[in-house]
Amino acid sequence: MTYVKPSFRHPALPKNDLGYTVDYYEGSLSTLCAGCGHDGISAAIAQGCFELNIQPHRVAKLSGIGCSSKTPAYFLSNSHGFNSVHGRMPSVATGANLANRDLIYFGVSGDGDTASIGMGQFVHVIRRNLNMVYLVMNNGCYGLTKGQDSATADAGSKSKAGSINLFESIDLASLAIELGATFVAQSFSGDKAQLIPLIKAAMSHPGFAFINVISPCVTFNNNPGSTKSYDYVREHMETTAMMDFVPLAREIKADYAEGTVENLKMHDGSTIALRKLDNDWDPLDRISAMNAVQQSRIKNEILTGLLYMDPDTSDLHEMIQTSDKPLNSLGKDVLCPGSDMLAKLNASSR
Ligand SMILES: Cc1ncc(C[n+]2csc(CCOP(=O)(O)OP(=O)(O)O)c2C)c(N)n1
Ligand code: SF4
Repeated sequence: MTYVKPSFRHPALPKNDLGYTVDYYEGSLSTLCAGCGHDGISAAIAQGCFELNIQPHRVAKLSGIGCSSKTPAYFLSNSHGFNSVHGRMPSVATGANLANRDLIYFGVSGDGDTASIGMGQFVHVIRRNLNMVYLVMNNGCYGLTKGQDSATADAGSKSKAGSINLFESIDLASLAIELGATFVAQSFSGDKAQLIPLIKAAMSHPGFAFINVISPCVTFNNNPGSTKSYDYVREHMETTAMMDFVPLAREIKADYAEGTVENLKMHDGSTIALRKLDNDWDPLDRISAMNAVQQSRIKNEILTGLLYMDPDTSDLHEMIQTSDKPLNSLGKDVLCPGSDMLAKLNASSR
């Protein structure tokens, strides 16, 4: 096997508004197992950024540890990146975002990285509404350490070795909605038509955007009886809506019958065009979204699509009223205003 990625591309590959072809948004050759769901997600991230006309140097990719957390090597090779410690990606993202609010922060994690060792970090980054995309590649197991059940493995799911998981699973999407995440979506690595618009919408959301993507581990958790296998997920997916993400100043081209489309305006003027498949669910209503997820769990279905969004959200910078300019662009005089100012500040707290 060779690890050199072929550089040949079809000469007629389409270019985006910046003049780049999609390969400018790709990364190195993946070393994950052939068929791993995570590779499909990396490709969807590259395609989403290509379609959004994002300058790759404006993106910072962050991750923890795991096969999923290796993927930032496989997309956006022209972006910034930081592969942190297991479960600690949110605190690195928080520090980086506070120092430079001008970048787009894209965090990827695994279900082990998020729902066990990183749980404390995950819940607090949601509460703070950090402006970032947080995408979990959820395979229900610890792929990198040879397939042990993770905390998102469903009760009753069968492992490759034949043992049945006894414990209730942690449902990350429900948890995110409960904790006040302002954009929550769920998808499947094998459904690019749904995943790419969700990634684009999440990147345009001005607060914490969470996407839980079921991403089967072909080596350790794709056996009959597993509820995270390709076959099981395909048979149990239930979609909330057909959707398209429409950036500002583009016309809606989605092929939906007139009158069935609901246009959700995003903060930056872009639109999510939704054709709802379930009228009992309202994506702008938190209780309705929580209800829809819980109902689908009772029926052993995996609800996918945009689950909940609050377009009028205030991110961490707005809440704590930081400087409009990124801290890393401020000069010494602004950052250190002198001893008179310090004396005034101290006096104000006496
Ligand atoms: C502090 C620490 N504890 C444990 C490990 C071992 N370890 C590495 S990856 C991993 C779990 C990976 O699972 P997940 O996040 O679900 O990612 P996947 O490999 O399934 O994509 C563990 C327990 C570690 N690297 N560091
Ligand atoms: S072990 Fe599983 S999660 Fe890791 S690369 Fe292989 S298929 Fe993917």
